[in-house]
Amino acid sequence: MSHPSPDLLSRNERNPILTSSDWPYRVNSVFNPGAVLLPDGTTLLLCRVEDRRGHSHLCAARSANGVDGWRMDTEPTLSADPERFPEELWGIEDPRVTFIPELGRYAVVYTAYTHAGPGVALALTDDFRKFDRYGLIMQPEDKDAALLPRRIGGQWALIHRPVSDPQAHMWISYSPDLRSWGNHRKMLEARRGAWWDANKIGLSPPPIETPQGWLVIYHGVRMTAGGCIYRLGLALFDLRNPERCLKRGDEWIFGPEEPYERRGDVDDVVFPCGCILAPDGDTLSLYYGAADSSIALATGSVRAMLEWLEVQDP
Ligand code: BMA
Repeated sequence: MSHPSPDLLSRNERNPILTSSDWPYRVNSVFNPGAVLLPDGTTLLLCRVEDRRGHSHLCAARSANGVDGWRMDTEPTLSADPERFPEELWGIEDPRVTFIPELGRYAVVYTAYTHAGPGVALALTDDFRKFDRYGLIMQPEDKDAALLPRRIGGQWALIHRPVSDPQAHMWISYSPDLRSWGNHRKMLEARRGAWWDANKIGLSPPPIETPQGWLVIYHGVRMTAGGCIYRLGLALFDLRNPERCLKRGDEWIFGPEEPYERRGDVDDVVFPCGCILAPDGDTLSLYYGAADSSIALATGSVRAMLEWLEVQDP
């Protein structure tokens, strides 16, 4: 019997912290935000905003405390540009943001959606106002991707989730220039059968670097007769060789429980794309989409997550 999971994440009492009614223009829903702490201490969420056609774009929301007092851009921050990038015809979704010290810039890795299915696209930015768009870096069907903040053995590393129906596992690929990607390796397999993370898993926020390894919060999709349930689990990977899994939790650590997570445009979904580590190096704020309808916040301790993983079977 594995060690049961204590409560590793607690919901903010103001949840959901952002909904479509907070938006300065008419939208259907706001969810699955990337997150970053700016040098002046501002929390920036790059939110997925779905318009009333069903197409998504990204819009920045800024707050001094990361909980309330949000100021949204008054128009989309990054919109699909299907003339230059046909793979964005049906919108752009689910951004993961990583600050890259070597470049002094933020990498935004997002899903570009078109007839061929979802693919992985990259843009770099200094200020979340102007973006250098690299276009598609992983062809469909692929999503749930983020860049690691630094090179591994001289190469940039991208975690992503190609689909090989009926299963979808997490992979890692390497690049000398952020444009050509190769040396593809499977990083974490979806389990099978009755498991909470059977058949389909994916990276949630970008990995968190700790002295013990890359701490990865990933989502697992349980397919049931009543629909899918999106929950979160933990795994730890070798710092120098991130395709090597050191630990993986057996139990999920966070799942839909509250009404705003259980009912919405898509029921029973918690889906984080971003987290912020506080200056204390331990307190983690996890920003997640709830039921594909709103944005919520849960906080936890990285130390407690690592301690729980430590007692899991390898
Ligand atoms: C996943 C992604 C997410 C979404 C989730 C639940 O496949 O598309 O954007 O939140 O499904 O609908």
